[in-house]
Amino acid sequence: MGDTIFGKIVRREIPADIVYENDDVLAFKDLNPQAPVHVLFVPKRALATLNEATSADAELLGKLMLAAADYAKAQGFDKDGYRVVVNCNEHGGQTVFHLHLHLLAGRRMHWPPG
Ligand code: IU
Repeated sequence: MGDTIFGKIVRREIPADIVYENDDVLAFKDLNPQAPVHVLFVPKRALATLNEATSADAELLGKLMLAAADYAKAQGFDKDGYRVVVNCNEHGGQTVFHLHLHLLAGRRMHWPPG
């Protein structure tokens, strides 16, 4: 599951504010939220970055995105809308090397992003 802080959260070795879970995906509130709603969706089976994903991970990546959409709909974020982000490596702004998807909601997002 990877030796990062997110792996430790998945293994329940350190606490997090978990808001969603299924067999493959865990989601918890970001500690440094960039929007009124900022939730991180992580695959329980870790990949370091999107670069490590292969066709063997296609189902897992789909489940990750669908988990975010399911949660967004269940919380009612679908009407006004929301943003989903995956940062990759240095220029992408990735700081935790366990692939994760950011779900941001609760305000109008800017484009282009910073
Ligand atoms: P990034 O895409 O790798 O930059 O996202 C990492 C996110 O993880 C970032 O938004 C942090 O605020 C967040 N985070 C966290 O919620 N809890 C932690 O213990 C750590 C980072 I380290």
